[in-house]
Amino acid sequence: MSVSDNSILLIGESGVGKTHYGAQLLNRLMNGAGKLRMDGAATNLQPFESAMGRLNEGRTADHTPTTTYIDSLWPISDENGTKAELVWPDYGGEQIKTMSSTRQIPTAWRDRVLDAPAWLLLIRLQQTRMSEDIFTRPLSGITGASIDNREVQISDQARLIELLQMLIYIRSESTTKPLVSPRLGVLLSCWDELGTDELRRPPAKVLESRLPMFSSFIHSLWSEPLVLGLSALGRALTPNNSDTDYVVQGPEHFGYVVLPNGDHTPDLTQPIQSLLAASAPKVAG
Ligand SMILES: Nc1nc2c(ncn2[C@@H]2O[C@H](COP(=O)(O)OP(=O)(O)OP(=O)(O)O)[C@@H](O)[C@H]2O)c(=O)[nH]1
Ligand SMILES: [Mg+2]
Repeated sequence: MSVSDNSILLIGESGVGKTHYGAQLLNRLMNGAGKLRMDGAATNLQPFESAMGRLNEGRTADHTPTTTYIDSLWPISDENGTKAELVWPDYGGEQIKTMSSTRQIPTAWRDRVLDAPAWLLLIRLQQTRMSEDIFTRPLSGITGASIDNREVQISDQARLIELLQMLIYIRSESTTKPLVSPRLGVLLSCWDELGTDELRRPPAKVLESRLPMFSSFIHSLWSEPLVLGLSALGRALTPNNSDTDYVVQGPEHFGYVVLPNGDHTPDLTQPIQSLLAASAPKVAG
C-alpha cells in the first residue's frame, strides 16, 4: 500500500475551517472514540498542535500563513483493524484562490492533484455570495438593467466550478462518463452558522438550495459525490475570549458531522472513513 493510496487532497479557500477541522480531527483520532483512530506515531503535527492548544483554552487558532504548506502523516486504523496512512495537509487557503484567479497551478499542487485518490472540498456557505442572475431574480429585472460600466465578477459558485474543472483537466480525466477517480467529498463547514430551519436538513439539499449551479455541476460529473455537513467546533469561538464550556468539558466534546440524511454524529472521522473506504477498497490490514 503506498502512502498516496490514502492521501486526501483537502481543498479549501481561506477561512473555511481547514486548520480547526484538522485539530479537532486529530484530537478525535487520538481519543479513539470514532470509526478511525490513531495507530502509531504521527508526524508533522505542529500546526494542529498549536490549534489544539488554543481550543483547549476555549479560543480559536490563527489564520495559516499564505505560503505555508505542511503535510502531516497520520497512521490510522478502523474498527476492523484495517490500517492506512492518512496524509493530512495544512496550508494558507489563499493558495487555492490564487490558482482560480490566475488559472495557474504550481507544480507542487499539480503533483498533489495527480496523486490523490480523493478530494475533500470544504465550502463555508456563510462565506459564499449568491450573485444576482437568473437563479435569483426574474429575467425581466435583469434584461432591463443597464450593463454599461458594470464590473463583472465571477460568482462564488462559478469560481468553485472552474476550480474543479481545472483540477479535473490536469488529471486528464474524461468527463463523458461519471468520474470514479478521484472520489469527491464536499464538506459544508461551519454548519452551526446556518439558520435553524436548515440545521437538520440533508446537506445535499442545503447545497442545492444555496449553490444550485455548483450542486448540479458535481452531480453531473460524479455519480455519487459525498455531501456532508461539518461543524468542527460545534459553535462559534473567538480568538480572545475563552469559552468556559470548552475549557471545562474539553474540545473533544464539541463538533459534529451532518450525515447525508441530516442526522448529526459527533464522529468527526466519518467523512475520512467514507472517502477512504470508497477510494481505497484494496487496502489490506
Ligand atoms: N462557527 C464556527 N466557526 C468555525 C468552525 N470552524 C472554524 N471556524 C472559524 O472559522 C475561522 C477560520 O477557520 P480556520 O480553520 O482558521 O480556516 P482555514 O481554512 O484554516 O483558513 P486559512 O488558514 O486562512 O487557510 C476561524 O476563525 C474559526 O473560528 C466551526 O465549526 N463553527
Ligand atoms: Mg488554516
